[in-house]
Amino acid sequence: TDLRTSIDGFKFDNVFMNASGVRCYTEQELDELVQSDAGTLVTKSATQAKRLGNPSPRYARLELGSINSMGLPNEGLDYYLNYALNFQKAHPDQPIFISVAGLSMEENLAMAHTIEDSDFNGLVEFNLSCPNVPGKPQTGYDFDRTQEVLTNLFSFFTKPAGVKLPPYFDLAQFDQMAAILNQFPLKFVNSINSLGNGLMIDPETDTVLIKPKGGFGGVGGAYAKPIALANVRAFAQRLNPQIQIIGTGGITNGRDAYDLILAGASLVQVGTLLQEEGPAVFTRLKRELAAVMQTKGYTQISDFKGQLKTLS
Ligand code: RRO
Repeated sequence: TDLRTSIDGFKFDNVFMNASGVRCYTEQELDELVQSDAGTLVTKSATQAKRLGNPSPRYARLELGSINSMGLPNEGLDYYLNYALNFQKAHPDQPIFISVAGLSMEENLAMAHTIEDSDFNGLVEFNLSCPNVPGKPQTGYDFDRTQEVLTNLFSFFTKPAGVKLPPYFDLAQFDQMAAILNQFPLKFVNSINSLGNGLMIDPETDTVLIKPKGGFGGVGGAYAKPIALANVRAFAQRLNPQIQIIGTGGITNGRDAYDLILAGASLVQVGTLLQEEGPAVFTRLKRELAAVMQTKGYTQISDFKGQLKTLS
């Protein structure tokens, strides 16, 4: 069974990769993703300078997923750019992604200039949806701001790029955001980031589970599946066909990946499940996705991508 996929001419051995933030913080973690069965990888969302992030505990496992308020801990853009430049020299036929999450417009543009002026030849994911930095609203929920960021960015940025979006919940939001995104030469849109600012309580102690922000944090895992499916489907129905979709959220098995692809995803990112099971999970997901495809009589991703059926 052929699980290969592509985005804008970049070819990947299979549809699976990590979601940014999960097991992609250090060189060692990134190397483990490289060694795994993932089709590609993305680095931890970077700021210009290294950040320690929010106080711990800042991640908790939940019955059906996870809650996190990491607060954008990362080694700084140069660290990840340097990793990517070394990687591409050793593996010229294996494109990877760098994720960027500036805390201001200026920081995003400065990082974009650094990448533009570098020899990086992979893809760049601009994270417009970090929910966990106190005092910094998610850019993706501010439509005017998103328009402004993308206008400034694409006034000079020429490398293949996409955006990581927060979940939307109203069809009017999909209409408005797609109308903005369609104005720009984006190669991909990645939906969804975690369900922002959820809250869970430990019944033994009547206490929140994570320390930052009084316990509020981004929720991922099975809780996110219907929201991720809806966001992938809604953007697939609205975006220019040259903008590919990366589906993220709610993957616990190969069938979940199959569903995101049915809704329109060309790549599938794994967050909470990867955090909990480690990079060996990609071997299982590939096997399970191939098994579903075989049951359906499909031999390649394009046989069913976007082919979700509705009731007449
Ligand atoms: O670092 C984080 O707290 C974080 C980020 Br930048 C993000 O985009 N999504 C998330 O769930 N956590």
